[in-house]
Amino acid sequence: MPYVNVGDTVRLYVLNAGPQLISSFHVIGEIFDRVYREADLYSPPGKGIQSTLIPAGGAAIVDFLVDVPGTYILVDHAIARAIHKGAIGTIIAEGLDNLEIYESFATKEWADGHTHNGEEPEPEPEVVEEEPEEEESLEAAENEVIVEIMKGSMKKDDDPTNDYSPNILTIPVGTTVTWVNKDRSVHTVTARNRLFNSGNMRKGKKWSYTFTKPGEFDYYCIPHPWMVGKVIVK
Ligand SMILES: [Cu+2]
Repeated sequence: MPYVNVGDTVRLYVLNAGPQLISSFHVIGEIFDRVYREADLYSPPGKGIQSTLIPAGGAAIVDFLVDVPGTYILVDHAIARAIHKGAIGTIIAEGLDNLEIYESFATKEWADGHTHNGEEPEPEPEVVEEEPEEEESLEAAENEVIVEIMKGSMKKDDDPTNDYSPNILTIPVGTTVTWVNKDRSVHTVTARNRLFNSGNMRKGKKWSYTFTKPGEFDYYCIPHPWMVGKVIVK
């Protein structure tokens, strides 16, 4: 799985070995800035193309500039071939979010496990949203514990103690945990079992969840899956 950075121009050399079918080559999440059709490097490239046909036994060269981080999926847009037959690949782009270009609402749908077609789901009663403009008090109320999303969390590393702090938190039942994003990037607090999901938290934003049942709750950040934490409720 190749990794690239936001701001990189990616060039793909795509060969359709055939022998029978043409490919409707497409990268989900991108528009090709340049397409050298049939890998013809003598003629000027096509520009601004979503999908390009690659004949059986032919090739194409495509370029695109990566604007936002995410997982880009390479497919044959005759989509059953991608899903059922494996004509699929991924490129992971890392870097700063650019919310003017793209903001994922999919992450916000996880909290109740339903799809809302991009609309905000009804907030759960135990979730307390706070305005980021509010004075940045890190003083915890009674029955409340603060977890900091640390500055630099978005940087990929193998040390989870650089991300959520404290990284492993043990609390009694009934405690409210408030996460505060101290990083400049957007992060989420997302339970592995999908019990809770903060949605995108911009810098300075707080998000709280009250743990009403004992158990161990592993969570992570959707845009930065190396960011992991755990809440142990006793
Ligand atoms: Cu993150």
